[in-house]
Amino acid sequence: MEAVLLISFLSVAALSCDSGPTGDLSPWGTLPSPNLPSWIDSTGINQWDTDARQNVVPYTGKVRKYNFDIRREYAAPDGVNKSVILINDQYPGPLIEADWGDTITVTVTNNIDVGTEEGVTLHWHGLTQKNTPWMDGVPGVSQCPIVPGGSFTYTFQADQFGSSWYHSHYSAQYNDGLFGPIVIHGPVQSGYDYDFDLGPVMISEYTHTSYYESLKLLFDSPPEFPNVDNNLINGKGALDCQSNCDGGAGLAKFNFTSGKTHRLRLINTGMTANQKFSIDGHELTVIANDFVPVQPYKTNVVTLGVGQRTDVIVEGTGEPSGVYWMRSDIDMDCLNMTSTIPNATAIIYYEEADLSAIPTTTAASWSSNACSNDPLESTVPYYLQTPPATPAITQELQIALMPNASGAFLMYVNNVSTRVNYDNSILLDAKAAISSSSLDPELNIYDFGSNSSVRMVVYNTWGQQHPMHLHGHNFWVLAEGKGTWDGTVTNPSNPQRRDTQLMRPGSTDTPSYIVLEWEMNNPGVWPMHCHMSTHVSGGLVINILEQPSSISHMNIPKTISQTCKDWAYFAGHDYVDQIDSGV
Ligand SMILES: *[C@@H]1O[C@H](CO)[C@@H](O)[C@H](O)[C@H]1NC(C)=O
Ligand SMILES: *[C@@H]1O[C@H](CO)[C@@H](O)[C@H](O)[C@H]1NC(C)=O
Ligand SMILES: *[C@@H]1O[C@H](CO)[C@@H](O)[C@H](O)[C@H]1NC(C)=O
Ligand SMILES: *[C@@H]1O[C@H](CO)[C@@H](O)[C@H](O)[C@H]1NC(C)=O
Ligand SMILES: *[C@@H]1O[C@H](CO)[C@@H](O)[C@H](O)[C@H]1NC(C)=O
Ligand SMILES: *[C@@H]1O[C@H](CO)[C@@H](O)[C@H](O)[C@H]1NC(C)=O
Ligand SMILES: CC(=O)N[C@H]1CO[C@H](CO)[C@@H](O)[C@@H]1O
Ligand SMILES: [Cu+2]
Repeated sequence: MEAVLLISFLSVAALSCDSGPTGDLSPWGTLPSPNLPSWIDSTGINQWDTDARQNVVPYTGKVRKYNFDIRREYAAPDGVNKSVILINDQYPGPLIEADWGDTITVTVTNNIDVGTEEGVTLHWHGLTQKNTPWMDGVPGVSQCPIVPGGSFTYTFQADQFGSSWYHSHYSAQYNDGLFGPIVIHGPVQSGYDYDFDLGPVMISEYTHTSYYESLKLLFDSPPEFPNVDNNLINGKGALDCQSNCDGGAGLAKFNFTSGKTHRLRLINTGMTANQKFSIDGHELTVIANDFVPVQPYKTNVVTLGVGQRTDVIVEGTGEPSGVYWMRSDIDMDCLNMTSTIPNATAIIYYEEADLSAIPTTTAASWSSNACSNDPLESTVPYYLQTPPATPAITQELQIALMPNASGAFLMYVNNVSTRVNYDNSILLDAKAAISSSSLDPELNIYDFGSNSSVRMVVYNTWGQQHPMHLHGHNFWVLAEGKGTWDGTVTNPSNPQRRDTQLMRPGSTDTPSYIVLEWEMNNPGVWPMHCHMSTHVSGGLVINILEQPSSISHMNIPKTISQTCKDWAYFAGHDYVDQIDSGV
């Protein structure tokens, strides 16, 4: 508390190590570090099939309610005063916590001020929204933006379990702070129970430039790139804390206990960077990638593309007085931007540690691994699911970077750089049985009708990786690599499954590829996009229309069409500057 009180008397320049003057910090990454329970309501455990295959979701009837008040404020998460977006006065936003099968309801009020008015939507990353595709939170796709001063209530089931996050899907708005963690308690692989759940570890590279200014730079001709000023853990960082930080006031801190096991829920909540997470002197046991438990494996370093999560168990092998660095390094070979502080640090204190000590421990080494995730051979889902031998349809996609007519470099999928329309929702058009072929080609809709499964063979000719993310599903990752896919599937009886997977950089001569497949058993409109906010803003997104004939029979709540009426009215009176794809 002392450091926080001091701040109001000092100028920003003198504060390089201290935390924000306004707004509360997230409790995650502070001491004593809060721990999470295994379940919120343990009486429900017996309802769950602990040998769950993740395709039979329990229904608990329990409702977890949240109210989010969203505002712009000045704060200094790393010591530099900046306009950020806070939820309930927190940076990053509060934890959403539920048991598997619960219902989550979140009432979101957009109090972003007059003068800097912006729409808002919130997306619940990785939840499949089965039977509630209108709650997916994508403007122009599942709803229209929540107008300034307006409220909207999201209600959906916690139909997956594990670790995730929610974030704005309006432009690149989440880069200004509009995101927070999600934890859904569920079964754990037998033999992998742990003593302490240390909760979310959100990792985000951080720019002192706002998302809007960053996009303006990127769409300049020629493009300019914002500098990545810092790399934060749970929204905490400092400008120069390695040597004289008075205990590291600005850094996140975690408790470890000697001889006990700790679960950490790693989440890449950043803009574009691949993160390399490690803890000096400690091995990490991976138990889940995204919402999919895996056959546990050990590693020293976890790679996280934007949007990805990895749950790890860490044994407290240190002495009771131990003090260790937790690190997350931006992989600069995969960044294409400059960075002042690419390497995030946080401090782990064992139970008898001197809380003013600064660690002197040494980092594990890592390699770029061609900007890809761990090899598909080593990431095997714990609950077996075998893809259909032959998918109902196969679709090829080509990703490219090209200048548009006014010289802005945009991202194209099969020659279309997507741009959504905030005044409308593709889902409402599908409900009205409007044929997708009569809609604006810039919406880049892939109408797969009632096909039961699809295989996407994606090629990338641009020299950067893409963490490819699909809404509404966990996909199988059949293959990834460089060149032309030869049809070989890795682990064909039980391939890697998750909702976000890195595809490596490519070139026009030697493209990179990724092959994804999923069952189309979830009627809705599901964006598939690169999760790097610069790329999705540049148009790297397609909208997949799944079972439109079922959508036309759905009862979509009136509150959805109301968001569009309200937005149309707002946009008719105020100037709306849609600088990018919109999502
Ligand atoms: C942060 O910057 C804003 C805008 O310039 C200013 O109004 C505010 O007083 C600053 N806050 C601090 C703590 O310096
Ligand atoms: C980003 O990529 C472009 C095109 O390959 C290259 O010209 C530029 O130097 C790169 N910038 C950085 C900071 O890596
Ligand atoms: C960040 O960490 C990487 C890997 O350990 C190292 O190569 C690099 O020099 C570090 N960068 C800075 C600015 O400390
Ligand atoms: C090119 O893209 C930029 C950024 O989205 C946009 O501002 C501009 O209007 C586009 N130019 C044309 C001719 O469409
Ligand atoms: C994209 O446009 C180019 C040039 O017009 C054409 O050669 C290519 O076949 C198109 N690609 C796709 C996937 O439609
Ligand atoms: C399957 O998808 C293809 C390609 O979009 C489409 O032409 C076909 O009509 C679909 N089949 C069914 C049964 O909906
Ligand atoms: C479980 C554990 O080690 N808890 C410690 C966390 O850190 C605080 C200091 O802030 C200690 O008092 C706790 O013992
Ligand atoms: Cu990308």
